[in-house]
Amino acid sequence: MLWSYFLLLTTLNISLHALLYPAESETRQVKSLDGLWHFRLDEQGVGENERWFAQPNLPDPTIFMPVPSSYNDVTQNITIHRHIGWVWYAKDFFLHNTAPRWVLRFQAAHYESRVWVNGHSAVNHSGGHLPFEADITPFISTNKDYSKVHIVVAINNTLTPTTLPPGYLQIHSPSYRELQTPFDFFNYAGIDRSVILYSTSTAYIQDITIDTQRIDYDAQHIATSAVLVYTVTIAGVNPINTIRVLIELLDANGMVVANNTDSHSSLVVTKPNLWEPCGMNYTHPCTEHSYLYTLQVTLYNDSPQMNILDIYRIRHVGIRTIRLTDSKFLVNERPFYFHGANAHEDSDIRGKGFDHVILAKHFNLYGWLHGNSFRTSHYPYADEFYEMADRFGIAIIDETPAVGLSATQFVSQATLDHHKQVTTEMINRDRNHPSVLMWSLANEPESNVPSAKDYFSALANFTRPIAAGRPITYVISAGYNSDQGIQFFDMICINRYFGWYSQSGRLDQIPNLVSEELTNWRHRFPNKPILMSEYGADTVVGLHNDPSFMFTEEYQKDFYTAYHSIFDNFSSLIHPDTGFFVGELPWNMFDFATDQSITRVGGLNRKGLFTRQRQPKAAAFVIKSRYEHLESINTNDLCNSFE
Ligand code: GCB
Repeated sequence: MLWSYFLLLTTLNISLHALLYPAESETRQVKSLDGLWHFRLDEQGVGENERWFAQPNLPDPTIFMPVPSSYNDVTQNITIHRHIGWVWYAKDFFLHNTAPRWVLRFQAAHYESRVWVNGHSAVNHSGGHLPFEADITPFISTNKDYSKVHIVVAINNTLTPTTLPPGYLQIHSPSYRELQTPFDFFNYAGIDRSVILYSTSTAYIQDITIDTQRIDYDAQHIATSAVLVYTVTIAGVNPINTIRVLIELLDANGMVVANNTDSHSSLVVTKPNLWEPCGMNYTHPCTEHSYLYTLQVTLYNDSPQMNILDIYRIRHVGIRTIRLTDSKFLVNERPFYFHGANAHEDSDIRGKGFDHVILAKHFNLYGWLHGNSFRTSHYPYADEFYEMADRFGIAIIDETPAVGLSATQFVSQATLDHHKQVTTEMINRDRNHPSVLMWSLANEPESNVPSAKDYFSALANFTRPIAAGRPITYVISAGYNSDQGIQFFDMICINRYFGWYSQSGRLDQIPNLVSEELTNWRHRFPNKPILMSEYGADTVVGLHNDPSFMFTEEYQKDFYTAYHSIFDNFSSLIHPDTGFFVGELPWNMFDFATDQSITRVGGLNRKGLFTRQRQPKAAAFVIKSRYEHLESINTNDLCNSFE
């Protein structure tokens, strides 16, 4: 009987961030607070002084606002669309006092959030794309069977030079305020991801980490065994030796394949089924599932009855390794080639608001396209994207919201500190997802200025020890001879727009320029694989011209084709001995909203392979047939030979 093998827990790591996704179990209840909330603007910024959080209702005028959604596009009101400053949300609900501890969790709210529960300040959070939560038990009545709960949230979307992303408020006149954003997407705001209430026991599982440490293979490259290392963090208990823990790994049929009773140890799995990214010759198609295990952690009290205190399950554990060589990105010791498309969290009416329909369509379209990867440009996405990516075997390059950094930020300790903070929060949240193959710490910083060197050196040194086995990178627009920071990172990811922003209209110039570019980067960094992390052309759906002109569907098709033959010349798949090019990610999967400007017709960046309504442009079929072809390249003979 397992109980007899139990060891008393010896270690307790209290982490600052409890970031486990709120999941139901035998010991945990989850209640969604999504729906219509009361909402109003606070154009004068007086709400906090007037103590709106302490009143039974927000002062009129209020409207109903769906949560989750960005508030900007839900009404016909341009003032709400372009509002800069505070907005307020409120909601009432009943809570039945059936658990000792209740936690209120915001999956994300953009940007600066203050939360009050029954008039008490519960939590403040800075940053738009990561969860935050508060234990609200002290603010609800525990002497009755139920509590009436009044939540008030104030949110400010004003970006500053030290927020991530940064922004610059220009006050031209009292009636003409403008938030300048050094990035190319609309600064959607509000409670744009779900709000969840969940319960735990008094002693509870606060955090779990799990990583594949190694996989052994036989001569046919069939996995014979794997070692997973894990850490379980417990909170709410004193002294710790009154608690025991059981860690079990369940296969897809629910059978226990490994277990342990230490809070920080390893699990050995014989004949493991590996998690594999989809759409490579030796793996599964992108429409089929990848193999996932479930990690089940059970907390008991150390009494003869062994009462269960808490149970938490991670249902997306994948066994896989990542390793970079000088020229290849290896997953499970086989060369992986990224062929997908970047995206934004963006859709009609919802803005950046999370929506299950958009989520499902997103992954259906990656399957249709045979796309095996995307970068979460330019911020961490909602948790649900990572869970779906785990399931379908879509690789994710997980990006922080550090887009638009310039020399101003590189000399700011406040920015560096916040950058470290969001990097930590992102890694803590996402590290258990097998789909996350790499961390991107920034998009297109002004990395050619001298101060970028110290900034990125410090950031890389900070991140490497917490990177959970993933390579680190940032995405570069600077030139191969001027970038100061990528020397401290593992991969070269470049965004290039030959034939669009430069050599506009000259598709004929693209092949030579791409070839020169890749050769020059390789020359400077012979030990780092290279990925084209963006390339694309704005395309107005339905606009045609022969010969192909900019903005037409023909141009977008020809644009992509012009890059592809050069990619193949350097491909690590096609040229296993000499190739160093490990992937291509068009910009963008979908048309997406931007600020209004003279370069963005209708306030949209139209570089999507699909429209904002998720319908294909002609280039989508070009990419689909290319990706089908890439899948057929046989890499079976290439295993185990990469040093
Ligand atoms: C880029 C940026 C991306 C823009 C894109 C464009 O290099 O990384 O955020 O949307 O160019 O279309 O201009």
